[in-house]
This record gives sequence, structure tokens and C-alpha cells, in this order.
Amino acid sequence: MLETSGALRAAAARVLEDNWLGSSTVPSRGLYPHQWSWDSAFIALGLRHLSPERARRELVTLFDGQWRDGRVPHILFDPDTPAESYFPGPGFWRAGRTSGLVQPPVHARAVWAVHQADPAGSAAEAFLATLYPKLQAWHRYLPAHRDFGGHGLVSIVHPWESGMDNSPAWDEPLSRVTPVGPGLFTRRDLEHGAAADRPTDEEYRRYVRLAAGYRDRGYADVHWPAERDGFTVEDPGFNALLADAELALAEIALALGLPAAAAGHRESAARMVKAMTERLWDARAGFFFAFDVRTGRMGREYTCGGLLPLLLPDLAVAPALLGTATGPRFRLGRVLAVPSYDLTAHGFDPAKYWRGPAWANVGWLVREGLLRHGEEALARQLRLDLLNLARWTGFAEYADPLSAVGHGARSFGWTAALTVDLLADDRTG
Ligand code: 9WN
Repeated sequence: MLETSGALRAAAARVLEDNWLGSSTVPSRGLYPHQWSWDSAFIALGLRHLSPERARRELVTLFDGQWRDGRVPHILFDPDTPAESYFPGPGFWRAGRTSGLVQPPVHARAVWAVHQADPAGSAAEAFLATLYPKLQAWHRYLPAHRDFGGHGLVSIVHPWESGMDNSPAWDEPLSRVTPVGPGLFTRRDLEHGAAADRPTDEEYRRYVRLAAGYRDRGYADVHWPAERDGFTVEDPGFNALLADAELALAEIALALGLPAAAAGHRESAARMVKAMTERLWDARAGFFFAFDVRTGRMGREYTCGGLLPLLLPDLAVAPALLGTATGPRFRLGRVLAVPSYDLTAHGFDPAKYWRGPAWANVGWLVREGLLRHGEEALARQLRLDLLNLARWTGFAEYADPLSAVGHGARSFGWTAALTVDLLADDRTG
């Protein structure tokens, strides 16, 4: 079953076809039946090989939901899908057809890759010219509204904004948030996923407190350090992805004949790399940790978000970070793909959402980082692992990096899309 590359590609294409809503793709028909921000970017990376037109459509649709302040909302709700199929739905957010949180800014990288897959079709639709100002507004929103620490890094205000919702990196800051009372909402995720793999009820009650607080102040980005029930964290993953997205935006600006703007984007990426290295890097640990702006304390959890700065080609500390990636905590090249959490940690759980299992998007990003730092052999192995995990698990949302058992949703959008992309990528053979 799915033994050949052709069969695997065809099966992945079928998943993307089944998840296609007509102008965007759902991550999963059951668990996540709307359009998600960073999912769409990863999905477009695969769609570009199957139908560049559909890939462009996916991203244009997402940016139709962009807010006037520049933010790209983390969910665009499908009006034809019943409101009770996902919690928190549009009634909770009170923001029209979107949520009010954001997700990691991987879109510029996706837009550039989608353009390159079909430059003629892209030019005919003025794809880059249409999306460049929208991407600029998105990238401006983040430092303009979210630099709560004042050091040129972006803060997330909810674990969902990291895309790595249940990561142990958020346990400490989340522990200071008062859970809302029990029985105030109905979780829909448990109708689709195994409860043991998902966040706990108490975690959900804290998520709801934070999201409702942000909503109730009209999604205004104000930071009161003394405010109860706040969450203000500089996430190395989110910031690394923004720096990488600025580098992609530089390439887009160049293609549009805007060299001065391109230089500006490169400078902004360089400033971010400097700020991340000064503020989030722990030289003794050889790792990037999340920084809690409210307490002024650096986290101590080794999570996969701390590996994402590998994406940045000018990262001076890359050799030390690679040392941690290949060491006992992540064992890159010796376990399957990239564990989402420290294998040596007491709380490591190979089946639990963002607390151990391997995710295709993280693996794909880490592979890009390995290639940018000349780590061909590790990148080759990682590609094989990601293809095998997708093949063996029916494109599971996440998988056990030790046993290869799949978890979460099956026929998951970005797992299928990134499979198509990796099959088309011969940089490592
Ligand atoms: C909340 C859709 C999303 C992903 C996230 C993943 C999960 C949502 C949830 O699913 O988060 O946004 O309900 O758990 O953690 O990365 O974008 O696939």
C-alpha cells in the first residue's frame, strides 16, 4: 500500500481534493472544518505542484480575511459549515467570519514558493503584486502592535498563536491564568480526537479565559504587565518564522522591481536575528527558549519551536543549536523526524499533542534549516522519515517519533501537502 512514490503522491492529492472547500482547504474535515492561517500556507506549498492556480487561490482567500490593522486571523470560518462543528466558533469570537488571534507568519515564504512554481500563471493573475502590500501590512502589524518587550521581538498573547498550542513552553505562563468555570462551553475536539492525546479540560478553560479577555477588549493590543490573566510571551519559533518571512518578502520585492524595499526587508530580518540571539538564546544550554515578558523570566523547556531559528542562514549560533538538535534531547537522525519536545524531559509523551510527537510542518521547516546550514545527510534522512510517517499513518496530524504510530486527525491537510512537496524536492535525492 502506497509503496511507490506515485501511489503516495496520488493518495496525498486525494486528501487535498477531499479537504478542498472550493476556494480554500480545511486541515481536517472532522476536527478542523474551516480555513486555518498557517495550515493554508503549508497546504499551498503542496498544492503548487498539483494546481498552481488552486495554490494561489488558497492564499488569496486567506488574505481576504485580513483585518484593517494588518493582522491575518488564525481562522476563517466557512459560512456553510454548522457553527457547532468547531469550538470556539464565530459566535465566540464576535469578529464576523474570523477569529481575532493570529498564527505564525509563514505566508510570505509560501507566496514566494507558489509564485516560483508557475511564474507565468502568477504574473497573469498579478499574484505577487496583489499579495505584496498585504504581506507588508501583516508584517508591519506584528512589530507595531506586539513588541511588548520593547526589544524588536513579537509577543504572542495566546498559546494558539504559536501554532504549537499545548507545548510545555506555555505551561508556566498559562498556570497564572485563571480557568473559566466548568460547564461554560462544549469542547468539540473530543468528538474527533482521543481525549488522552488532546489538551486537558483545565487547559481549555485557561485558553478560553485568555481568548475571551482579548475579545472583550476589542482585540486591542495593549499590555498591562500587572493585569491578571494575561499571557505575553516571546516565542522563538514565531519570531524565527517572521525573520524568515522577511527574507522571503525581500525576494518578492526584488521580483517586483523594488530593490530598496528588498534591502529594508533583509535589514529587518537581520535585526530580528540579532534580537533573538541577544534575548532568547542561552549559550550554556545551546538553545533558544521562550521569554515571558510578564515575569522577565526565560523559559527552560526544550521544545521544537526553539529549533526553528535554524531556518535563518545568518545565524551565528547555528553550530551549537545543531549540536542540541542532534544530542539526546531531540536525537535528530536517530528518531523519526523531529520530536516536538525534549526526549529526556519527565513530561515527554510521544502521543500527546505538542508534547512529544512529530509534526510534518515542523519537520519540513527543520529540513529547510538543515539545508541552509549544509547538513545534507540529516536533511535526506528527515525527508525519508517524513514521507514514511505520512505513508504509514494515512497522513496523520502527528506521529510517535519512536514507534511511528499515528495520532490525531487522519487525512490531515498539511501532512498531505508537504508530502507532495517533499516528493517533488530532489535537493537531497
Ligand atoms: C487551534 C489546525 C490547527 C493548527 C495548530 C494546531 C491545532 C487548533 C486546535 O489545529 O490548533 O488553533 O483546535 O487545537 O495546534 O497548529 O493550525 O490544524
